Amino acid sequence: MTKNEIYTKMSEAIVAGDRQAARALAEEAVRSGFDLLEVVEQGYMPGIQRVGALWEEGEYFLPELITSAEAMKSAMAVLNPELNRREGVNRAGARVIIGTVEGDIHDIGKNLVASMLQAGGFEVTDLGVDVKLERFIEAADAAGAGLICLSALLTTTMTNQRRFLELLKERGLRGKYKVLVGGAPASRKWAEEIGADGFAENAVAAVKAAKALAGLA
Ligand code: B12
Repeated sequence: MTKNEIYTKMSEAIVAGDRQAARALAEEAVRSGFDLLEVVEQGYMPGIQRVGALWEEGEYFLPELITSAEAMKSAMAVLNPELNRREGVNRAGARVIIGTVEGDIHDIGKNLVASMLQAGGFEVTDLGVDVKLERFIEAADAAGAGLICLSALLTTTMTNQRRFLELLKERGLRGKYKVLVGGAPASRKWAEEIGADGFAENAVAAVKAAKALAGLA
């Protein structure tokens, strides 16, 4: 099988919600010494994006979404430790806090960003979903993190990204933390409008943006 054929199979495994295939292909990629960031970007990510599109077209419903998300998780469970091991030498030690904002329980994209940040050498604290805005500040303070990443997938919850920046200002903490925002409804324009430090449209771009903000690029 060529690399591209394997990438296509990875994407198909996610779309089909086939946990075993997703995992086996990830193991094969590790064994064959593939560039694992490329594997995520060109193999698995197109699959989960396709799942999102199928949902929007009304082809997929909740059970399909969940099995696809599970397949994605089982592939990442193989890839993450290996990504960490390989990138470990270059670990910059920059600390990052990430979470999905209050009122929002979407975490597939946020988890991908967290995994890729970890693979990119960051020490990541993932606060999970539906995270109270105060909690981001407490966690950043406790971990000594300089970068806070906020995910939001709903137009109703992306406003919490704006509220978070207001909260930092109210507390006199705006200069202390860099804030990176993302999620399907967010955009560069939105990030500028709310005064965030950066935006990235996917997990690979998020690592680049985070590195630039942490002064590591
Ligand atoms: C999966 C899904 C769900 C799952 C979530 C499962 C889970 N564990 O995450 C379930 C079924 C639970 C769900 C629930 C709901 N959902 Co929903 N969901 C989706 C769906 C189909 C896919 C999202 C996804 O995972 N995409 C794949 C990932 C990889 O992409 P991503 O999340 O965009 O993340 C990438 C980038 O955005 C970026 N990124 C993400 N976060 C961050 C953070 C940072 C800092 C950075 C830099 C980058 C970044 O990088 C990621 C990787 O490349 C979308 C449709 C869509 N096409 O987006 C709707 C969608 C987001 N949901 C929607 C809605 C309305 C809901 C519900 C309100 C439905 C309901 N009526 O109950 C509830 C809300 C519950 C809540 N309070 O949060 C709407 C939102 C509409 C809107 N404009 O607000 C959408 C757009 C569907 C639609 N067209 O109607 N949903």
